[in-house]
Amino acid sequence: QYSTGSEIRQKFLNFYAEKGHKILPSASLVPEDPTVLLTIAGMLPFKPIFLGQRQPEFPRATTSQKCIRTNDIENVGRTARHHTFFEMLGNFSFGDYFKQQAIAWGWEISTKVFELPPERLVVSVFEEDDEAFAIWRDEIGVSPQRIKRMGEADNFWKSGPTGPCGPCSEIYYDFHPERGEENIDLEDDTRFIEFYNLVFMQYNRDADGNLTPLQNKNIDTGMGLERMAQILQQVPNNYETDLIFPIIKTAAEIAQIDYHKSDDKTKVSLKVIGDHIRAVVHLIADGVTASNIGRGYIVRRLIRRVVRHGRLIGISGEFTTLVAETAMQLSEAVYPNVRQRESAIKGELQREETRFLETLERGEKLLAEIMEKAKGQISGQDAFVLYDTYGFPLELTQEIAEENGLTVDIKGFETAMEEQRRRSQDAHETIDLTVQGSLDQLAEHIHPTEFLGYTLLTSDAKVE
Ligand code: ALA
Repeated sequence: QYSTGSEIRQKFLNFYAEKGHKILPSASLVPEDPTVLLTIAGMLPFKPIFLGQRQPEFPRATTSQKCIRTNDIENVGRTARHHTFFEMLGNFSFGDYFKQQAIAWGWEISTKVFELPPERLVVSVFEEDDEAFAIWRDEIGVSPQRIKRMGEADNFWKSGPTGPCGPCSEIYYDFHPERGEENIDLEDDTRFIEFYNLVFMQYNRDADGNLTPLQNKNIDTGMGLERMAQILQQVPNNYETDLIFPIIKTAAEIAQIDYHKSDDKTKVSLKVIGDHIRAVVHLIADGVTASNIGRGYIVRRLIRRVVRHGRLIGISGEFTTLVAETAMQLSEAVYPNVRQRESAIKGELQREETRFLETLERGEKLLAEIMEKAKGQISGQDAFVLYDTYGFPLELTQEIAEENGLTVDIKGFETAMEEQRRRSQDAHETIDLTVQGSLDQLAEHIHPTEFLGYTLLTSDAKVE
């Protein structure tokens, strides 16, 4: 049944309020815990409670928590469901109810409140968790073919290398049941979307990797608001839900294009703008300002990506405050601090955008010089310097080169890019809550000179 994003949020909170949960407001994206960079999950504000360091005021709570994750930033706009900013709906038990009740309510809200047909649902459990398997099969009545046992990478949730963790059970929605019960592969994201994660939070992992039982057995869950909206609004991806699409529409109007008639590349750019501007609006609303370190660096990088993707779709002037306005209109009813911080948000955007556009202009000058010397082709190395130092996407260099009767050595560019990639480390599998961990993950995607940036002329150059 069609539901707006706001209705989904409200239905979730109301359901758990009726089951004795206290509705708490979303915490800030900037965690109280100084060792953590950003709020990456609904459980984060409750971490001290899970660890037994703080007494809970209520045994059960429910929230819609704004979150930011930058570990998957490369996938934003390219897959149907990756975001930097998203809202996580959660129900939490602090040593109160546990596995059986969490599963029963998880199923009830999915099938009765959101009215998802049970035959469209598949669940996963941690491979060693026979108890969860039995609850799904015997108490809920899910057929064993639709209960998948998965390993630690998928079904043992942790917020970082250390801290509270536990086995989990996830509920997936099947967009293509006609493909058959025998072919269930939950990794296939053209068919399945995982929308609800139930974590049986019962261990603490120490720095040596040892698991010790927590004082209490707790429940931590996360339902992706944007994902549930995609399912209920029957749109092809999270970006086309009412939570994000109006922002995309604003950007498309400024670029004088039509999203639905655009090619895939243009759609990716519009989605990146839609995603990142939400993140930027909420980060600045929560007090973060652009800089070259820590959270401020994330804001700066997100703004630059918005500007760069704006240029890719043909926007030449300043536009970020206009798309931010739409993002603010979408969220101000639930997050009033967004409007209260309007002048900070718009001022920051304007400053950063102007500076970055200046950098891009310097790049254009350099490109003109390069083109003057080039004999038919711009070298891959030159194209890479433009990309890496001046934030020039390859497409932009190519376009300008073409206008001047030149080509670009794409292979050479890719080699230079590959070399840089090799210099950074292997991708991390897990989300790391620590400040250093988050920065390390971010650093994987950027050139080391970025951090030397502020001592150089090109201080505000480079964007991915
Ligand atoms: N903390 C769990 C998650 O983020 C619910 O998926």
